[in-house]
Order: sequence, then structure tokens, then C-alpha cells
Amino acid sequence: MTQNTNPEILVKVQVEDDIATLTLNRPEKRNALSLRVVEQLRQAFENLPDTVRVAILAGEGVHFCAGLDLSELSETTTAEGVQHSFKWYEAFSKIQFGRFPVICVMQGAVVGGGLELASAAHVRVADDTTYFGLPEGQRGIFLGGGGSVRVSKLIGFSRVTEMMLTGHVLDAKEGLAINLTHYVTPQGQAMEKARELARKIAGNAPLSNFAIMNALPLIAEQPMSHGLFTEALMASITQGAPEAKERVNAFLEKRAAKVSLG
Ligand code: 1HE
Repeated sequence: MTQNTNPEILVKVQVEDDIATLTLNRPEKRNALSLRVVEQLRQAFENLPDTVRVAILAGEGVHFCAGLDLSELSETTTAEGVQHSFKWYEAFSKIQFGRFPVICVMQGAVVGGGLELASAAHVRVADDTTYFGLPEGQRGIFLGGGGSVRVSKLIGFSRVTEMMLTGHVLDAKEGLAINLTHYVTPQGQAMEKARELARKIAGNAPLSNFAIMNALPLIAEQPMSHGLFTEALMASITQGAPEAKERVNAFLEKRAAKVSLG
């Protein structure tokens, strides 16, 4: 098992060209999310340079994330518990509604708060060691990192209910079938796949990426008439940008790639 050689650095940040990689760096505790980890995650997303167009979120070691650091729970009062959740919400909102899309690379356990974290990302890539669980029922607690909303939006509240009540753990293929992950790679190849996807996303117009990540979740919550109006506004804002005109002309002049499989 990988050891963290500098226990102060709980989230490693690496920026290469326009792609940032943020890695939970607590493998000896299976990347359990203490408040310090959550705080470092928030700061890391906040402080990435303006040149970043895509981020990859990963976990060091054989598990992506074991969820909430249970050792922090025993001393928590009710009031502190609410603040605790709000700190997670703040950090995870930076991921979902930031300036750039986030791809989550998942291996091994993606459980409890780990699944709540993964569900804040825009694209999820698992490998065939990945499994998903919500053991809150077994631990006598509840979701508290936004999962009631985000995981329920991914797979529906009925499946969340069943996973929490029964402790049902899903493997990577089952996760793929119900939308917990978008891709499953052979073991150890999820990062490579994420980098390939990151390069594609970074090649899009930044304004389109911003609209996709920010407008779609809002439109999904709006009544149809509001959703269509928001969509029309977003469409005209993106279409009006000079970059869109250049990209469309590039296609019409046969300078841009066609849509194809593979
Ligand atoms: C932890 C945690 C943790 C590991 N908090 N310390 N999450 C859970 O209920 C999942 C609990 N964890 C596990 O079921 C297993 O650790 C794993 C399946 C993820 C990995 O198993 P394994 O055999 O590789 O590792 P391990 O030996 O169980 O754990 C290694 C160490 O990490 C060990 O500590 P050590 O001092 O004995 O070395 C574990 O105690 C420690 N560890 N997971 C604290 N989660 C905002 S609300 C969100 C609500 C939730 O997330 S509930 C779900 C909590």
C-alpha cells in the first residue's frame, strides 16, 4: 500500500499544460475524508491557475475513497454536524460549479462520502476493481455530503434507498449500468482514459464547457417552460461568441473533424 510521505499534503496538485490532477493523498486511511482533506480539496480547486481547462480528481492507492473519516464523528455535536455538512457542500460545489469540468478516476472502494464526492464530478471513469456502496445505514448515520441530492439525481432515490437500507455493494459493471460511472476500464487504466477524455474536453470552447456544467443541472430542476427559456438564452450566448463562429466555419470549410465512432 502506498504511504503518504508528507502527512501535511492531503491533496496533491499537479498542473500540466491546461490539465490539473488533484489526488487525495491519504492512502493509509483509504483516503477517508477528514475535514482537513475536505478543506484542502476546496482550497486546491479554488487556487488552480486560470490556464486550467479540465481537472482530474483521483485517489492515491488501491481505493478511491472510504468516505467520511469516521474517527472524527464521535466527538461531534448536532450543531457541529450541520456545519460539517456545509463545509463538504462548499467544497463539492466548487467541483460541480467551478470554471472547468472535472473527471473523477475511481478504483477500489467508492463508498459513502467517497461516492458523494465522485457524484460532484462531471465525468466518472472506473476500472474493474471499482465498487460502490452507501454503508451509512450500517454505521447508524445518514448521507451528509450532498449525496441525497447528487447520487439520487444520478440513479434515482429508490436505488439510493435500497443501497442504504441493505448495504448492497455494486461492482463496476453494475455501476455503469445505472449511471454511477460513465466508463469502466481494465484495472489500472482509468487514469489513462481520464487523460484522453481530459484532452478532448480541453479542446472544446471553454464557454460551451461552462454552459454544459452550469446550465444543465439548473435546467433539469426548472419547469419545462423555464428550462426551454434558459436553454434558448444559453444557446444564443454561446453561438454569439467569436470562437463559436470560427469553429462552425472550420467545419463548413472542411477544416474540422467530423463526428465519428471511436
Ligand atoms: C478509516 C475509514 C473511514 C478506512 N474512516 N478510518 N465509510 C465506511 O463505512 C467505509 C469504512 N472502510 C472500509 O469499509 C474499508 O476500510 C475499505 C473497504 C474502504 C478498505 O478496506 P481495507 O481492508 O483496504 O483497509 P482497512 O484495513 O479497513 O483500513 C485501513 C485503515 O484505514 C484502518 O486504520 P488503521 O489505523 O487500522 O490502519 C481503517 O480504520 C482506516 N479507515 N476507512 C476512518 N471511513 C458526510 S457523510 C458521509 C457518510 C459516510 O461516508 S458513511 C461511510 C463511511
